Amino acid sequence: MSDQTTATHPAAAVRVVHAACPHDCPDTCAIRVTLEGERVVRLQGDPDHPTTHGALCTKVSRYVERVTHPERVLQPLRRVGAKGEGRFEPVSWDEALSDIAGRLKAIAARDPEAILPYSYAGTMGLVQGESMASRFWHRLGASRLDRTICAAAGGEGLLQTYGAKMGMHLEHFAESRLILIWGSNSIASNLHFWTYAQAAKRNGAKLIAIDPRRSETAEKCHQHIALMPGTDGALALGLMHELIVNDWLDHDYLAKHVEGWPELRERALQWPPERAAETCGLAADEVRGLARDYGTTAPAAIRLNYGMQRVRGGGNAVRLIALLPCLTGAWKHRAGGLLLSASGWFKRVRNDAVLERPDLLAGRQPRTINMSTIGDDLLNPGSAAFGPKVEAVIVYNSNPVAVAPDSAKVVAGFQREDLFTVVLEHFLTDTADNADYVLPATTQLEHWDVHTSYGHTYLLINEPALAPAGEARSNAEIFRQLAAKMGFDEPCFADDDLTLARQALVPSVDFERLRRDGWLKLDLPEAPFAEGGFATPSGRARATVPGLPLPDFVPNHESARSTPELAARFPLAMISPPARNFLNSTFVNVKSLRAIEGEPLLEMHAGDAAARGLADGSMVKVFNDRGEHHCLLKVSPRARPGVVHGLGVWWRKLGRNGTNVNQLTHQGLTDLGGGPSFYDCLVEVAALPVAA
Ligand SMILES: Nc1nc2c(c(=O)[nH]1)N[C@H]1C(S)=C(S)[C@@H](COP(=O)(O)OP(=O)(O)OC[C@H]3O[C@@H](n4cnc5c(=O)[nH]c(N)nc54)[C@H](O)[C@@H]3O)O[C@H]1N2
Ligand SMILES: Nc1nc2c(c(=O)[nH]1)N[C@H]1C(S)=C(S)[C@@H](COP(=O)(O)OP(=O)(O)OC[C@H]3O[C@@H](n4cnc5c(=O)[nH]c(N)nc54)[C@H](O)[C@@H]3O)O[C@H]1N2
Ligand code: SF4
Ligand SMILES: [Mo]
Repeated sequence: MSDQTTATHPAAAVRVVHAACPHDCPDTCAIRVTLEGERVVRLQGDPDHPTTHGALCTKVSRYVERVTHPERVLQPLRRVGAKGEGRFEPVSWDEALSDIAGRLKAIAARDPEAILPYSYAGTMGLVQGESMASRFWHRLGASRLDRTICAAAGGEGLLQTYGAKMGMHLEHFAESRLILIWGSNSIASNLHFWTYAQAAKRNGAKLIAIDPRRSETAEKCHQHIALMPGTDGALALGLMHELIVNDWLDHDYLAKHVEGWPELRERALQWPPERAAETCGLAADEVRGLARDYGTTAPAAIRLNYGMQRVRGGGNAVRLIALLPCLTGAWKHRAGGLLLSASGWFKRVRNDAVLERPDLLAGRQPRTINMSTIGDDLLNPGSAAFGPKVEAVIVYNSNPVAVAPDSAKVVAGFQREDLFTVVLEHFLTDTADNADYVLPATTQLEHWDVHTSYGHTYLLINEPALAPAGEARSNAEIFRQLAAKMGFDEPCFADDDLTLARQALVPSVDFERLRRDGWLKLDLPEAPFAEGGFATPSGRARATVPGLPLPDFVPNHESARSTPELAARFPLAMISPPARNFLNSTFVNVKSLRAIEGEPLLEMHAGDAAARGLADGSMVKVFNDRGEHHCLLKVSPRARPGVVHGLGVWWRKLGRNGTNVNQLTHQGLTDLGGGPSFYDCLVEVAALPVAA
């Protein structure tokens, strides 16, 4: 397991194990775990890994506190109380798996599509993600899940424009002269990028944050452009207008490497700064100034993040923003261009078909269910268009009852008496509370994995440092044993976790070197699109895409512009970006981190609070037609007028009235990719009577 054994006393031999941070974070840090015997004495960022540079964030520095948490689920549990109550009795693995297999077989005999897997990125590992699990679902012929909950709109926008999820190297931001930090609270959610942005700043670069919220990051930039949520596409068009009329264009780059420029040019000319500013809730001079900075500084880089695409027009906005560096030719320099996601680079080293075995579908094409509408889907009685009613759902690496939009529906769905629910988890989350069976899963310190990244370009390994706690088993092991109980006898169901880790990567990857060093850098061009070479069929970036309309500003599902009657009743736009010390709903139960975050709160501008007679620190109800969430009001300069922030994602059961912000969000989807629109949500806020 270890490669750097320093023998001291035999009982307390010190070993160092290479690990990787499993969380859904663009930084994918390389971790060194130092063990004395079976005890972790140190967990640190790998100082040799260039982008981790020895530092982990506050959350994962406390990872051991999570692994050894007294509330960890360490035995299989069977429900004894009502759904949602969270009362369980321990059962043996054999009993749990036999019963689960029996239930699944009975449903599958009628229609395997009535069974739904539900998973996301609780771990980003290829092995404990969709390896054995995928094989299992493919063999069973279960419904497929469209994993849209985070990045679908922006991912699709990027794919349509560049042909792949590719962009600048993280390290090169240190050399940029201008960085637009767009829809990203980097200090909270992309800390290692911030290190490079700081280096650029020390070298004289200007940093500009584009974000409705004056985040920890925005307040440390030279400038903050606080636009209204969901108006980024209009801002991009306004910038293009200025780039055109001032001729801050790279005509050569446009001619050679961009498809559809004449059409886009014509559209952008309809967006003078005044129009863009009015749409975005900005001053026209802010748009002009930003365009001047972007058009006249080289190299100019954009760190775009997924925060800005959780609105109806998120896909179009990403298409437009991704074209900005093509207008100016910023791509010609390695420190110019854009980074939204780097995940596409890893296609060359991943072996998904071998790992996930879609061939086990044997020609069947089960329906696909969008995870972002799980509320409606669990409540659907079945129809010709939808297919069979969902009768069983198996959840792993996700906590949908807390994180999916429109909680009232999600909860009602998961509490259906006739739904059979199995949850693989570390803790009794809001979702696990609704399970018929909870199965104890291993943490990152207890299992094998390999990791790609969406924020950098290194492959990482995770070797187990500890034996599984209690009776915990890895996700892959649980699906392997469930497959055996189902009678799936194809040889691939016998592959162990280390074999899966090897199979996850193409044979040309030097797996032994990966184990020795902990990480491997992909061999990629320095300035990927300096001379075009986009991953589209023509090799050019696409302003026009066959079958899609020309990119445009798409207003929110809910806004004064698109739904004035609704906005009259619910005049505040609510966004619910991540809290710095949680990772989605993970870590909410780690006491030292929860102590920093305090309790669920809503940030509001002083003017909006005064207009409602609301005092800082008072209890409020945040509400709309979907529900009501009670929390603490924080009157804060982080909020602009008209926008409130409910930082997420808390566990519902820790909320004052047993809810979190997703009680208010809706299931409306994005323009591209079928993603959720978490930050496209109108609410009103009122005082709560003080409890007697
Ligand atoms: N600490 C921490 N880190 C995380 C996470 C976490 O929960 N906590 N989550 C992880 C996950 S799942 C992801 S997907 C990644 C990326 O996660 P992101 O969601 O990109 O996270 P943030 O960087 O916080 O970016 C959100 C920022 O976008 C802003 N924003 C909201 N609406 C708009 C808008 O309409 N336009 C613009 N321009 N900005 C808007 C918010 O105010 C916030 O500052 O981060 C990961 N890292
Ligand atoms: N209102 C609002 N809602 C949001 C967001 C927002 O910004 N605002 N952000 C959205 C985004 S970007 C995302 S990505 C989603 C994230 O939603 P999820 O993917 O559901 O992420 P988490 O809430 O972190 O839940 C992951 C769960 O997986 C479990 N887990 C971790 N590792 C393992 C493992 O190895 N095995 C098993 N079996 N379980 C494991 C953890 O204990 C945790 O409970 O939430 C979305 N929801
Ligand atoms: S959550 Fe992000 S910053 Fe923190 S250790 Fe993991 S990868 Fe690094
Ligand atoms: Mo995400």
